[in-house]
Amino acid sequence: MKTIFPALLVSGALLASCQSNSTNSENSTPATQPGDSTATAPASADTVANIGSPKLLHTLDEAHNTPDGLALAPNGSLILSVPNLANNSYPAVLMEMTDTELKPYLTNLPVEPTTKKAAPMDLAFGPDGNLYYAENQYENSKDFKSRLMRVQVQNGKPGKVETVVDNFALANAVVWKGNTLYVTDSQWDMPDNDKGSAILHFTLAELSKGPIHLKPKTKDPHVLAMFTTTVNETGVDNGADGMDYDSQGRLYTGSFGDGKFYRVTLKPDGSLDKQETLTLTGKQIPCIDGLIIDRKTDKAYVCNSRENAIEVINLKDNSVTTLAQNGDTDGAGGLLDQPAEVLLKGNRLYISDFDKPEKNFVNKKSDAPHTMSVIDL
Ligand SMILES: [Ca+2]
Ligand SMILES: [Ca+2]
Ligand SMILES: [Ca+2]
Repeated sequence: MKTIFPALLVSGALLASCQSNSTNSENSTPATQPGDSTATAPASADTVANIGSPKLLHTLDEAHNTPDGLALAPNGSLILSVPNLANNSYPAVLMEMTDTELKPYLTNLPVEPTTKKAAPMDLAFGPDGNLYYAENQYENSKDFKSRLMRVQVQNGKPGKVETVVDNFALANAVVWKGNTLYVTDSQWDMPDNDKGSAILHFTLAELSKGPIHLKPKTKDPHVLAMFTTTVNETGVDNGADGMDYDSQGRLYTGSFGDGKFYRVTLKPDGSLDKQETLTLTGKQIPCIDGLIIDRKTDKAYVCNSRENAIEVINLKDNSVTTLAQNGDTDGAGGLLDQPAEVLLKGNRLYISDFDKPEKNFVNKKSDAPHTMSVIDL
């Protein structure tokens, strides 16, 4: 049976923003200044000023209630993961997206045998032309059931899906740099650290050999760097989340639970040289979800999930400015509804509105419409 997606009906309806106080990104004023007494107090729903003017790109129906990961496909379209974590009575799927169309890409994702769910998060095409996606099974099981999956792609069409790495706790972001794949695990706990997270790395050669079985609660040989989350009033201990690399090949990841922003520098042989926690100026970000780095400018576009905001971190001086922000919303008209992932293509920033709040988030509830937003830089 062919499924008709209501999303198709509104595809391409790039609605003009009707927000007040809109400014363009060049002239936008940071939400807080250094030294403000409010600078370290995370925004609450009733204190958020509107900044910027995100626009609605696509509306998704209830069967696609939690849009998340974004990957640029070789044909120029975007692949969107929809894990449906807000309402997982609907199966998780992958969709193919252009500015005018949103349609199914892969609807028969293999479920994890014990949780009986598929849970695709971030995804990326590899140098072999195949599509790799990380799973977040942590919402279904805390027992290291998440996987890295490979979709075999032939002539632009998705085929067989296979497990290439298992025993992650909460696999989240995936980034290819050359022939190495980097994956964040937001819950890579250790025997002496239940607030742990990590970046793991794998070469294409070893991923091509057959499934890799990670050893949970160890510094598995694939662990590149480990982090510890300082749990705040959200109660969330998820750590390393979004990830990308700069023009010098240095990796960056941010912590979902506490907003810490990390830089990881590699030795020429790919092993860890050093990891740093960067001190940001202009604004403190309390929560970092997905991020992407424009390597032409070395600016990181970061989803501040907790505060319904997109922040820009200038990696040359670690200063933060807010590109867009709004208060609690259902997402209508393209307002940010807990942004989780960003992708930059040309001058257009694509934003997934995850809309599945945690305690003390500006976003108060998962609600229709389920939306994709864009900001033209
Ligand atoms: Ca933990
Ligand atoms: Ca919504
Ligand atoms: Ca909402």
